[in-house]
Order: sequence, then C-alpha cells, then structure tokens
Amino acid sequence: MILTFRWFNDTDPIPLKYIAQIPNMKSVVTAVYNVPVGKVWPKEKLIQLKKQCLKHHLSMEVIESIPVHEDIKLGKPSRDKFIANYIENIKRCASVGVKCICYNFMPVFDWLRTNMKYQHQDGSNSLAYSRKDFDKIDPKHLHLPGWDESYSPKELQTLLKEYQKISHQDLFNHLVYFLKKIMPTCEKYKVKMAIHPDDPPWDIFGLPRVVSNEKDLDKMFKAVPSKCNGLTFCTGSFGAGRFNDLVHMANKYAKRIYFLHARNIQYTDKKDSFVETGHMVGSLPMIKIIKALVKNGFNGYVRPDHGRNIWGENHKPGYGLYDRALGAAYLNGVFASLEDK
Ligand code: DNO
Repeated sequence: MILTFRWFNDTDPIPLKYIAQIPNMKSVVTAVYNVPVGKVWPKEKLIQLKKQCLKHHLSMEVIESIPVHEDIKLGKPSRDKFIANYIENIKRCASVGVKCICYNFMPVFDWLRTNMKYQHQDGSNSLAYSRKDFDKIDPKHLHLPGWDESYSPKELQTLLKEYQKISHQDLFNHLVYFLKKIMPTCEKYKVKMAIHPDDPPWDIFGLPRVVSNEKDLDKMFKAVPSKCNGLTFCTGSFGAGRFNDLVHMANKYAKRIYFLHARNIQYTDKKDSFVETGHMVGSLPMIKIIKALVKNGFNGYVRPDHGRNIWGENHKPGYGLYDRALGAAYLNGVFASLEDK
C-alpha cells in the first residue's frame, strides 16, 4: 500500500513538515480549491503544489477531488462543455504525475453529518449522524465544512427543484455518459478514476444517489468496464449502510479499488445513526476488511480518513492531525503484518 494524507494546502493549518514526520508517509492527497467547479485548474498551481510536496520528500499522486459540475449530473446540454474542462483537468493533473483522481457523483451535497462535535466520554469529539437530527435539517440552508463545493440558499433552491425531474436511472445514465467521455483520456494518460461512495449511502432530501451499495457498483462496472474506472473504498461511507457487507465487498472489488479511505464508525441505534470513532475501534471490522484487500492483491493508495479531535486539538471536523496520525500508525501496523510474506 502507499500511505497518503489529505492536505487542504493553502487553507490547511497542518504544515506539510508535520505530515512528512508520520512514519512511512509517502504521498499527499490534495486539490486546487479556489477555482469554481467546472472550470480548468491553472497548471502553475498544480506545479507549485507538487513542488511544495517534493520539498518534504512527499509525492503528489492522488487528487481529491476534481468536483463534477451539477450540469453533468443533471445531464443538461451544457454538460459537454464541463466534461471538456474535466478532461483538460485530468490531463493537467497527469502532467504533474497524478495517477489517481477521487471524485463523487452525489447530487448537490457531499458527505452529510448532523453533529460536527459529538462529545465522547473521553473528552474527544467527532462527527456524527443521527436520524432524529437529520429530520430537523432544512436542506436549503445547509453547508458543511470540508465540502468541496457549496451553494447559496437561492442556488440550492433552484438545484433541488431541477433534481425533482431526475430519477435514479437518469442519474446513473449521466454518470455512465460522463465516464465514457473521460475514459479514453484516462487510459491514454494512465490516470485511474476512483469514485467515492455516497455518504451516507442512501438518498437524502429526496435526491437520488447511485453509488451506495454492491448492486450500484456492479451496474457501474458493467456499463463502463475500463480499468481506469475504479473505486475509492470509503469504509465509513459504505459501512454506514448496514446492508453493506464490507468484507465481502473488499474481496469482490479489490482489483477495482485504487484508493482506500480507512475510518471507523460506531452504530448508535438499530437503524442508521452512528458516531465516528478512532480508526481501530468501532463497528466496522477494519482488520478483516484490510485482510480481504491484501489477499486479493490490493496495492493502492491508503489514507487515514476522518479522525476525532483529541489532545486539545480543535480542527476542521474530521481533519485534525493527531487522530489521523494515530490512524496512519495503526494502518501501517495492519498492512505491514499482512504484506510481510
Ligand atoms: C469527506 C470526504 C469527501 C470526499 C468527496 C470525494 O471527508 O471523504 O468529501 O472527498 O466525496 O469527492
């Protein structure tokens, strides 16, 4: 495995120097953040980011994310223009050595939680989701830190209305259209696309979601079999859906998994509520999942995903240094013992 760490570059209070001090850290996962969704990223910015990483002996091989413009997800006529820009971004990333691009196809909203600072008994805090709190949310006024994109209340209203006409099958068709258009470029420049699952893996606010479970993945890989069409296996996202058998999925899709987001959650009710926990402890069988991946030849990028705020840290939810560094140490141990033949 290749150990990586997400870094929000210009806005990230965590210096690359600290990231580089984590044992076995190899690569930085980042993106260009100040360019509107759908526009082309300046090449100079990518070169500058790469130089910053190299200064600390870290590579920059994974981008998370190049966001997909809503017109592509909605299948509007303007999508071709945005897909052309997306293709240009893939080429520009490839030109600075990027090998894997994480993205998602969730309409309007990225990941969703109902509590940014759930207090644990040990004094740490983390992200959490509860159905009871979810039911109180007005989607027209929603913004969560850590999202790649967010909209004004007016834009949200318009978008939500536009999606009323879009069925699951429509959204899936639009995903396939997008993938078929970008695959030739990915193949030519050897860039692997790694779609991030829906988080949580079910429809929210009446919006369709099509990357939530095994059936969705089978359908997507059947429609677009190119090897450049791959998956970000986000354990916490798939795992929030109790219908998902993560060990089975890790076995089945190992060869399509190019990026592992490892994080754990603890179920807090019998239905769909959960809190995020340290990487080692929780409801998800992390060791069994990683064993299944390694057994099936997984050799991709791994990053410790969301951590708690611990040791007095008060960071962007999920993205502090300390708990993610502990997660990295844990993942190092698990992978080292399994990969040692
Ligand atoms: C949350 C992240 C997601 C992810 C996007 C990928 O912490 O895992 O925001 O980056 O869904 O496009």
